[in-house]
Amino acid sequence: MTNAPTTNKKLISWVEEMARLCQPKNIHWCDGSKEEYNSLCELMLKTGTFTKLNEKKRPNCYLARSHPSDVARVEERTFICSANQDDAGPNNHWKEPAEMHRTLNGLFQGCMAGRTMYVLPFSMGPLESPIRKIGIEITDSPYVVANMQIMTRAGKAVLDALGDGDFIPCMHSVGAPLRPGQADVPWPCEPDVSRKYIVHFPEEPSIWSYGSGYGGNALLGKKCLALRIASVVARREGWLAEHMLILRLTSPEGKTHFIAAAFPSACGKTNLAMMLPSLPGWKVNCVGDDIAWICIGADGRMYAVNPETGFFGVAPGTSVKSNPNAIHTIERNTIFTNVALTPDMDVWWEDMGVPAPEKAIDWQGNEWTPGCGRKAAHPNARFTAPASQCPVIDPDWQKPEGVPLSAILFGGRRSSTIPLVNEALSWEHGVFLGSGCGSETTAAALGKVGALRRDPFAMLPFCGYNMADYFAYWLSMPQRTDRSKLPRIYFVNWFRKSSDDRWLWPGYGENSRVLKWICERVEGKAKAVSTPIGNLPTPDALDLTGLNIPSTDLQELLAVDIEGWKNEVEDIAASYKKFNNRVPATLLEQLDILRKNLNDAK
Ligand code: SAT
Ligand code: MN
Repeated sequence: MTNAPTTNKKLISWVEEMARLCQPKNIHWCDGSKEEYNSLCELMLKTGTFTKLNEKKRPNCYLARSHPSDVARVEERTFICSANQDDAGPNNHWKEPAEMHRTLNGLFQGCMAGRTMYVLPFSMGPLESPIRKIGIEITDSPYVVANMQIMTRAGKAVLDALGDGDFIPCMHSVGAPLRPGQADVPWPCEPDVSRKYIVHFPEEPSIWSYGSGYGGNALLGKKCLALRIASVVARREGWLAEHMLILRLTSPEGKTHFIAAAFPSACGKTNLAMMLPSLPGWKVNCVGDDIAWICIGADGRMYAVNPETGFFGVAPGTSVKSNPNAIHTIERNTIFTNVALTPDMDVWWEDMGVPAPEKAIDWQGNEWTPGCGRKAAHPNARFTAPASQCPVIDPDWQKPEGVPLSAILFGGRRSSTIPLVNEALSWEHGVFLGSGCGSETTAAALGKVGALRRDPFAMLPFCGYNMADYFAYWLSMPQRTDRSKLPRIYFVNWFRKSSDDRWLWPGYGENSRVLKWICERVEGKAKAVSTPIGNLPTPDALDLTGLNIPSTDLQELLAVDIEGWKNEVEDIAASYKKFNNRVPATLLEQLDILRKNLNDAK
């Protein structure tokens, strides 16, 4: 078995040990080449995992349909196994590490029988970046290898860069061994959710994932390594691993600012990251759409790196209106998962902005017609596409040292209370705003507010340690650099509704108006009014040229709803309670200041 293309002793002996445990039919060391990608696609066409799409309309594109049970991340089966339960915190599921290792060893015993074990070296971050991390994913899924080739820097160059150095072991199996003669299925997985495991050992560090082939559970470089493990490593090494997009905004005069933004899942991160501004002459470039690794540079400013090389975006809702640049990004070399297949072998999904086909094959492989009452695409259907294909990919997107941040945004889907944009008064106030991030599950019934889930920093499912310690770590940044060099912090909300359930703000490209105000604030040029909750734009400070928005709507978007905020404060206070007195005093002080400001307000 050891025709290993490496002399790395730890790597060779780990691969040997895992092969003994999983008993695969054979072992394939991935070189990351085009030829390898093509032959994996050929293989998946044979096994039925992939369907080839229309070569004229979608060159080099494939469709995969998952098992109906394997369509999303499984948070209830995701574990942080630190030695101490308190270090994982109430925000994570925890099991004692030795006990979890015993469970996993049982599950992985013989789990790759009849399958090929792929050994895939990958790097999160450009190979020349000082904070890049090398992982080796062992997997029995060719679908995972193909997706990882798009999402990460993978293959021979990584192995060469690794040399005899250290790496993060990432163990993955779909959990579906084949008996001799047993036929394979298009999407092998462990359908019993209680037997799926997405496990992180932050102190080793290592990752073990069993039973799922879905992106966030199986592409281990992404949420598992680049967020859960990286957040722990980053704290030790003095940087930040965040669930943030990174964009560059350029003014008509050529002035440039980089902005990072954290929104919970399904709040439009990919849309904002590559937005087409409605403001004439303004330009957005995309550096990344999901993850930012941020460190303090030699000049004391914060620099952000996108550790990924692709987009794993939600397809439904992606249209020429919501995200024209994404539509162009996925015209070729893209893997689609759980979208609908049209009769001319193209893809379709709900809110794609084009009429539904007369008939289609839905995401479960069944006949579908527009009136049939079922969705054609799964709501979490995805595309996997190379970032380099984005028409507005930033020229500096692969810079090893990253791009300097002028501002950090937090946000969520909030139909009431939270104004369009709010500027934090200090770093500490900004961290407080980030800790209060939340999003509504669905649009509310008339006049009623949807169910709100608090998702601090949009990191609730991704923070690999106690979230209260994470707050404290964020608060320590002014001790690590000159406070004036830190990015300014803003809270934005594109999702406000009127009392009669209309959107108050048009969103999409019009959000450039808010980004413009933010950049002008950073430059000390734009006007703001001081309020009990922070600095809000004066109505004339927002550039609204060419936008037809009723002035009453604008007033509502930029007003402070004192009663709503009083509820907000108590809801945030209640969310802190989960952390059993571990929440930093600075945040409790911020809470008290806000309470007092609101009580003093008329
Ligand atoms: O499902 S993934 O974790 O891959 C993507 C996301 O939820 O942001
Ligand atoms: Mn995400």
